[in-house]
Amino acid sequence: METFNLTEHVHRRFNALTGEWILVSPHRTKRPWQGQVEKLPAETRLAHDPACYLCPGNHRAGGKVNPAYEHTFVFDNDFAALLPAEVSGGIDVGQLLRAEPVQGLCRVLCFSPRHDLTLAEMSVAELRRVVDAWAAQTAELGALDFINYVQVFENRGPMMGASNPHPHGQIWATESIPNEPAKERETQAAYFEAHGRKLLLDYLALELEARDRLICENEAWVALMPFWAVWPFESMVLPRRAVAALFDLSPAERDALADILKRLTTRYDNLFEVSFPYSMGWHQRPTDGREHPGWQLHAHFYPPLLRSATVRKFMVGFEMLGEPQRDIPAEAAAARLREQSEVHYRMVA
Ligand code: H2U
Ligand code: ZN
Repeated sequence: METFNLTEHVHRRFNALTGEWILVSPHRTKRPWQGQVEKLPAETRLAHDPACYLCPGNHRAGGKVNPAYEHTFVFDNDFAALLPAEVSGGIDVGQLLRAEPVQGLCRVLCFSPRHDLTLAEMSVAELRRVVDAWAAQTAELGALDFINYVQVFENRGPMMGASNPHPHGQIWATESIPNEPAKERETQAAYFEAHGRKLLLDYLALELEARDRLICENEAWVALMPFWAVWPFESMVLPRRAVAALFDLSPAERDALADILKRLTTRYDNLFEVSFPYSMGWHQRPTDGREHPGWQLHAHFYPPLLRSATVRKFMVGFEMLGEPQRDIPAEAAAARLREQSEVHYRMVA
C-alpha cells in the first residue's frame, strides 16, 4: 500500500478554525496551468463618475448628498439589512420553528474619493487610512450596548455581487454573533482551553516553519493560503503578535497591514491580469463584553477565480450537498501567488 502524500492522493483536510472538512482531489489536475490566461478588454476608468452613488459630491440612491471627501468616507447604509429597533419576544414552535429578533447597524465605507482605484492601486498611506477607518468603526459600533459583533468586509467586483466599482466596503454590526465567527469562537476557545495558547498563533508558527503555503510577509503580518483553503486562491492575513481586534493594532502594525494588503491584492490582480474579484473580511473578537482569550484577529480573502479572468469555481453539487472540494492543492496554488510580481500589471508600461 502507498504511503499517504498530500500532492498525490485524494484526501480530506480539516479546517481547524471551523471544525469542518474539505475534499482535495489533486489527480484531477494533471495539467492544471496549461490553459491559456484569457485577458479581458481594457476598461475605461473615470477618476470621478457623475453617475456613481459613492463619488464625492454626488447624490446617493437614497437622495442624500455625499460630502466632498478627500480620503475615506463612512455613511449609514441607505438600504440597511439590520436596524437598531428593539423588539421583544421571538418564536419557538417545538424547537423546529424558531426565530428571534435581531438589532444591528449597516454602514458603507468608501476607501477613496477616486472612482477608478482598487486597494491594489491605492498608496500604502491611503490604505493606512482604510485600516484606521476599519479600526475606528469597530470601536465605535462595538461599544454600543446592542452590538455584540462587528463584521468588516469588502465585496470586490461584479462576480462577487459588488454593486459599484467605486472602491468601498461595508460594516455590518449585529446583536447576534453570526455563524462563521460563532464557529471560530468555539474552536479557538476549545483550543485555548486545552493548550493555553491561541490556535491561530500555533497554526502560524507551523506555516512559518513549513513555508510552502506562504504568499508574502512583513515584520508584523503574514499572508498565506490556509492548509484547509476551499477557494482556489483563498488566503488569510494573520498578525504575528497576539491581538484580537483592529483597534488594538499599534501604529506600526497598521502601517505594516497597509503594506501587506497592497502587496497581496497586487499579487491577486497580477495572477490573471484582472482586477481580482473576492469577498474579504475581518474576524475580530466579539464585542459582547466577554474575554475571548483564545481569539486571534485575522482576515479571510475568498476569491472565486479558478483558471483565468473569466473561469470561476462554482460551489455546487457535491459541495452544496456533501462538502467543499478543490483540485489544485493549496501548496501549488500558493506557489503561483508567491511567484507573482508586487508591481501592479496596470503600472507596467
Ligand atoms: P456592495 O457593493 O458590497 O453591495 O455595497 C454597497 C452598499 O452600498 C449596498 O449595501 C449601499 C447598498 O445598500 N448603498 C447605499 O447605501 N446608498 C447608495 O446610494 C448606493 C448603495
Ligand atoms: Zn465613484
